[in-house]
Amino acid sequence: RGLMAGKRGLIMGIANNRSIAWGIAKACASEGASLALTYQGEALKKRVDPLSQELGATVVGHCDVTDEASLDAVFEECRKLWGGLDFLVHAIAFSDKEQLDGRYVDTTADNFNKTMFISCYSFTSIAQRAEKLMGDGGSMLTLTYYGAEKVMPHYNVMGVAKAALEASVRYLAVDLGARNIRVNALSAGPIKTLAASGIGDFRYILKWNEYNAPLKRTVTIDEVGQSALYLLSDMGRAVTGEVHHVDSGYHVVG
Ligand code: 0WD
Repeated sequence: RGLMAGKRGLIMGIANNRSIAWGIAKACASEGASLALTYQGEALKKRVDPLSQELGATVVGHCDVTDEASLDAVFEECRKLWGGLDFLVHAIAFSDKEQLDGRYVDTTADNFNKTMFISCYSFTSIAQRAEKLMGDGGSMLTLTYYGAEKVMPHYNVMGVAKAALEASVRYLAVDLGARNIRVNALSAGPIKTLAASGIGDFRYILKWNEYNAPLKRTVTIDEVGQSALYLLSDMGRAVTGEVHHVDSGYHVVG
């Protein structure tokens, strides 16, 4: 029973219990979804294994999006587990920490390529594989940030990658719409996670949002999870190509 009853979803990007992907996983499980989770590397496996048990989810293996073989293996595991897939959550991003500080203009070619590949292209490469398992339609969701739309201090090359990610959401929505596969993004307000701790002056950004957002507070991973339910479930069945802000309204003033 629940909004997500009977739905099978793959959630990628849980690093620990502060991850946005974990907030989404909890919300989906509480509404009756069956979940498959991945982890990146042995160090994170130790964290993801107990979390998966908490939700009765299946860990379908290590996945580094820069390693195509690991991606193929994860989707093969999902196929063996369920024979199909109803939804997908991509909550993955990476950039060298030194370049999430200082000036965008100093971005190196190497880190530009790496940031774009892991934070933008990986969603497309995952969508290619997920499409094959979504026989009866489905819903794909990625995570983005306001730094794609406006210049945010220190977000730098990640802002450029998120702008490309948001554009890819629109192109994917068109390509996959005919198969009743919806593609959307949540633009979350700042949350203190492992990835966010790499961004210069992050505490200041949190405070700034708290003072200036219409709701006068930041958001939690559970609130992002609740909003994800709308896009992942049939409640959002006419919504695709959308970038939906879950940011206490910051984007209307920022
Ligand atoms: O304020 C924030 N925290 C916001 C985050 C605001 C708005 C959006 N987001 C986005 C992030 O950009 C990201 O796309 O949400 C997504 C999830 O990020 P998160 O929950 O903030 O961060 P975290 O818990 O660290 O999870 C991101 C994970 C990685 O963690 P670390 O910190 O170890 O890099 O992405 C995964 C990894 O588990 N990841 C990868 N997975 C597979 N292959 C790779 C990779 N190459 N690189 C990173």
